Amino acid sequence: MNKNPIIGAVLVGVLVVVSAAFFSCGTTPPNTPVTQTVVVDVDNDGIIDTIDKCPSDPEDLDGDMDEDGCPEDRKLVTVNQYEIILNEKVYFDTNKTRVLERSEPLLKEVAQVLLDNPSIRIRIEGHTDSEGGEAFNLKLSQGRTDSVLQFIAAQGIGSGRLEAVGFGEERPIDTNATEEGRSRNRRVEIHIIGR
Ligand SMILES: [Ca+2]
Ligand SMILES: [Ca+2]
Ligand SMILES: [Ca+2]
Repeated sequence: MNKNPIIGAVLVGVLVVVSAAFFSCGTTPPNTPVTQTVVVDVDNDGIIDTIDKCPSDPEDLDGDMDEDGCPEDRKLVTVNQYEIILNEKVYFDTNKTRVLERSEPLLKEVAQVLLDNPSIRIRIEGHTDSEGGEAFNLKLSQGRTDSVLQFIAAQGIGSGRLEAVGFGEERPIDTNATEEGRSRNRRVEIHIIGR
């Protein structure tokens, strides 16, 4: 055995290349430098520090921007794979289509999700309760979703990423026999239709 460790390592390397099939390569030659990659993930969120934009804040793995390493601190909306869930109602003028100012922060947060996720496309759905005529409700819900779409587009979102569909009263999620039920039925939903 050659005493010189460098020559020894080279020899072993050559032998491995020349006849790998005949040698057992289970041992590392002594003194061969080993490159060791130390993986550091300080906040233990599975995203290593070198690519973690928030290395000390754990990612909240909820299907919303899970790759950047930062938790998304959204107050007014919750995002999952299928929907941008509105945590409060969108308010409109009674029997009109204009979005009230109090709902602007909510819709701005929806727009922010779209800005943060440039490939997402959404369908804004509008639903009414069963009070009033069916045709009126259909038209009202379409007008309202159009208003929502326009507001979101005005935040800098290309309208090719946005659809608006008014369903009127045809898709209730609760009874129309109580005020509470009707209130739940009057709603805007934002569905993610493409990523
Ligand atoms: Ca991390
Ligand atoms: Ca993190
Ligand atoms: Ca994130």
